[in-house]
Amino acid sequence: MPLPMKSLPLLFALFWAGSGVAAATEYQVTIAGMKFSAPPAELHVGDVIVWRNDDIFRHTATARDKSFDIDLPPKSEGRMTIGRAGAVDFYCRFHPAMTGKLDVRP
Ligand SMILES: [Cu+2]
Repeated sequence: MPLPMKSLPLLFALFWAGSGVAAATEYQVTIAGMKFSAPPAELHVGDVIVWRNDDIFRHTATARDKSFDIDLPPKSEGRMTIGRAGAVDFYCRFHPAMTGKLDVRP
């Protein structure tokens, strides 16, 4: 008997709960035209963010609370694992008008 489509998310949830392993997800936040792309809405501790600078300028992804500071030369990437829950505002040290916010759940 085919399962109805709407039961699939439940099946996946049960699979992950049963495996005992949190599903760490990798996300990319891109800098282009002196702007950060919108970070993912659903972030959790253990997820990875790959910051990618597509500009020809050097940027940083720097947390206001100093929990991270990723240096991003032109056309480069920097990777970080999210270590704690909470809201963190970030900006670029060289261009303070470049800002964004991560909202991390446990
Ligand atoms: Cu910058």
